[in-house]
Amino acid sequence: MPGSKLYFVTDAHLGAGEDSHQRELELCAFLDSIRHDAAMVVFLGDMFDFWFTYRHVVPRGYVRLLGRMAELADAGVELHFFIGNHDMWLFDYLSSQMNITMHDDPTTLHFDGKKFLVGHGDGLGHLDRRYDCLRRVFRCRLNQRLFALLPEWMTFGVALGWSGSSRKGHIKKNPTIFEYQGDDREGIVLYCKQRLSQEPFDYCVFGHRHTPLVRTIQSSSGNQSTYVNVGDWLLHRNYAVYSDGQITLHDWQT
Ligand SMILES: [Mn+2]
Repeated sequence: MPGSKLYFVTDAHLGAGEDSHQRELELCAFLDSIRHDAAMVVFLGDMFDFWFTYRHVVPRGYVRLLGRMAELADAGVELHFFIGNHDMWLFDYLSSQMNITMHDDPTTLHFDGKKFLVGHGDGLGHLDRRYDCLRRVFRCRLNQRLFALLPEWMTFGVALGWSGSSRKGHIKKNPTIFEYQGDDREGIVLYCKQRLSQEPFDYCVFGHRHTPLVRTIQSSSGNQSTYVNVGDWLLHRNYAVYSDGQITLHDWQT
């Protein structure tokens, strides 16, 4: 029987780093621990450091996490998955295996009479034109078809190497990259404020930034909302839970 709570988890980047298997085990233990009281679980993206679903073949690994997700879905828990910038090529694999709703972009979710604006968080606020361009290239259907024609050793070799070196490069270039950059320099916050100026949301919940944060934000039209960044399951073991009219951030301990 599904419970009454709404859980958010994000950015596990499984496949990256030597502790990937340990992170997966801990994520599974966390999912087991919420199974009895979860009504809805939202995966906010970048759960995998790289993924490409070929027509008949998927990447090896992650069977424990995939199994736990399927178990939750089979138990009647409502599941949502927002693709991130690392696992944007999941396509319909998860939704073909279990009852889960996939999302490419931020969307509105309703729960317990509250309205949530939810998304992964990359490419928002138009602060980085170069990335906006890259995102369009990666999300173009024709480019995805061409990519699928390359042999797997080439695509996965290049992608996994690039993913790791791009992360290290970003941190080297800007050591404070995971710190809150200020209301006018956080793409997600700029995007949320713009959405808030058009319609009210009780909560704006995102991932991608790797640092857990709860903050009140206000649009130019005066609409207020609570912005929650769930943090990550890579450097931390963060999750957020909404229950009884309150959203709280936690660090899961084994
Ligand atoms: Mn991301």
